[in-house]
Amino acid sequence: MRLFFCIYLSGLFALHKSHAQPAWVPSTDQISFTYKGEILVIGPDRDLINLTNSQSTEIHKSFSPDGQKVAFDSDRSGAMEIYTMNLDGSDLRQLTFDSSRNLVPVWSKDGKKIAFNSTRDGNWEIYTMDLDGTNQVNVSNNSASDLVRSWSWDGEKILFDSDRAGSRDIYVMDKDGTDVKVLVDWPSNERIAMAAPDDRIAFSSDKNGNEDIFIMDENGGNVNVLVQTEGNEFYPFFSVENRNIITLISDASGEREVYTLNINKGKMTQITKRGKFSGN
Ligand SMILES: [Ca+2]
Ligand SMILES: [Ca+2]
Ligand SMILES: [Ca+2]
Repeated sequence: MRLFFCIYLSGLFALHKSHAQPAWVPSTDQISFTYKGEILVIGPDRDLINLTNSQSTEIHKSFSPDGQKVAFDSDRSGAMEIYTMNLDGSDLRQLTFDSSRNLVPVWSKDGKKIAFNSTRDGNWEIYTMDLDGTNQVNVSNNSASDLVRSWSWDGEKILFDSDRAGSRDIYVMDKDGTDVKVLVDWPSNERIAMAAPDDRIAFSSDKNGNEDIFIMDENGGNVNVLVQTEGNEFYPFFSVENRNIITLISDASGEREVYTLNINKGKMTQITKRGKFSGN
């Protein structure tokens, strides 16, 4: 478990060398992802739009629900901090100011809060803050490694993974940090819980020897396989507009690439190929 933990945390930083964190851009049919420290969007003509174009490293991003702004982490100040900006790069605002690691901003479904992960209190904790960076609150407050990737679809709860019971497991808590419940407590490692529009929750698990994506009811019941290949699949992202097509990462081709999956047809389509549109 300890070895996995070290690999996992170093993985948070190694990820920026390959495709990571695919997501639909709200109110569009465009797909965003990060690659080699930049935030990229595959535009309407399958061209790549670079939202950051920076010397610094950006690894994770989250769009406001109206699609007008993007929150992201960046080391441009010398430490990993959370920022927001308009999609054209204007109105850049730095929201966190400490020398620890602040990673993975996740915009709330009502647009009013940003959750993120930070080591400022000595271990990975989940924080929420207002859009101007005020009211930063540690809502996980547990000596284990607690990591957020998604709010619940109704925006009232925070989904997260934690190793507080040994292996990594999937948890949910109210957005103020109360009423913590474990949803998946398998002996394997479960992580990256993501909300679906029908209130179900997808997550990845290595229970079958490599990472696959599972989906379950919001109370943790009725678990089913959503994506399973010989490679590693993770980071399922659902959107309002593209209800039945999720974006995800798989390394089934040998490289971590962005795919879409039509969850009704079970059909996966490769979207990226080494930093470019794959041409499919
Ligand atoms: Ca913690
Ligand atoms: Ca587990
Ligand atoms: Ca797999």
